[in-house]
Amino acid sequence: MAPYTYIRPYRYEANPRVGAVQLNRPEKLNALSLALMDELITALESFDADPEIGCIVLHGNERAFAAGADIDEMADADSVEMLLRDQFRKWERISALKTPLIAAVSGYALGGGCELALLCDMIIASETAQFGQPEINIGVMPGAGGTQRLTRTIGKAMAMELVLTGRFLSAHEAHRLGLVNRVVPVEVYLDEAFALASTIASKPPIAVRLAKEAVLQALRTPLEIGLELERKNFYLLFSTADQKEGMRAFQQKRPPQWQGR
Ligand code: CO8
Repeated sequence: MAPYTYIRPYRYEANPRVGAVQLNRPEKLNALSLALMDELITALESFDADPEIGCIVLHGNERAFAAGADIDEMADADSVEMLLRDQFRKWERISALKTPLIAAVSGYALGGGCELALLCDMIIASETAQFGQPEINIGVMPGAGGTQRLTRTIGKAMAMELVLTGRFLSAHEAHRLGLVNRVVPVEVYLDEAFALASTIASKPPIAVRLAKEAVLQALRTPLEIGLELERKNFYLLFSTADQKEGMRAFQQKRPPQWQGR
């Protein structure tokens, strides 16, 4: 892989079908600078294009997943400059990944850091994780999905409270609200994320991909259109060798051998 400065992409050593990216700017609590985001998108798209990778884990360190977009890069910018940077188009490339993406969050996931976790398909949180949209405290508001994805995930009342007060949610509150899949002790949060990733990476890849697409569709479209996509993807899977293998293996009472075709 290309040399990276602000992130560390690697393969999970216990399972080469799981790719991982560590945000690696600890002295700035992994603040998401333009350069870091460029590197992150390159690494994620590279894993996404690799048929040997069945799931990706994104994590920071114990103190911070990411404390937001880099305030130093934005402090003196004007609207035109922010518009011309067109950062959000790049962020949306993360939501276009076909491979499932799991955020393993410990410590701060704030502002753009919380929005980045929300762009992932699932979140495993350590007991020390804190989620929040504190942009209001620095004179702005969320810009990368904090008013949209967060509202669709935890509902209007709580999203409104977080966005308007900037208060942080504890990991357990985030779990109660359905923002995270589970909360585990900080010592094992990465193991837990990698275990989940390994399970997903062991499933038939085309079915995983089409199922992910269909679940995401539920957040984007009215029910009828979502159901239509679901049905088409379901039919499409009957053209795969893995569907024949999966059903045959069930009938023959043996484990399936997936080909990814
Ligand atoms: N940007 C730049 N630097 C940061 C950021 C940040 N978001 N967060 C922390 N840092 C830096 C600090 O400046 C400090 O650097 P230095 O040591 O050089 O002074 C270092 O990280 C450590 O931070 P603290 O000393 O502040 O650590 P504390 O433990 O005292 O506090 C906090 C931790 C509470 C997390 C505190 O750092 C904080 O409040 N950070 C800012 C949180 C925030 O407001 N986030 C939202 C940013 S705006 C945003 O994300 C908008 C997203 C829009 C989409 C993105 C597209 C551009």
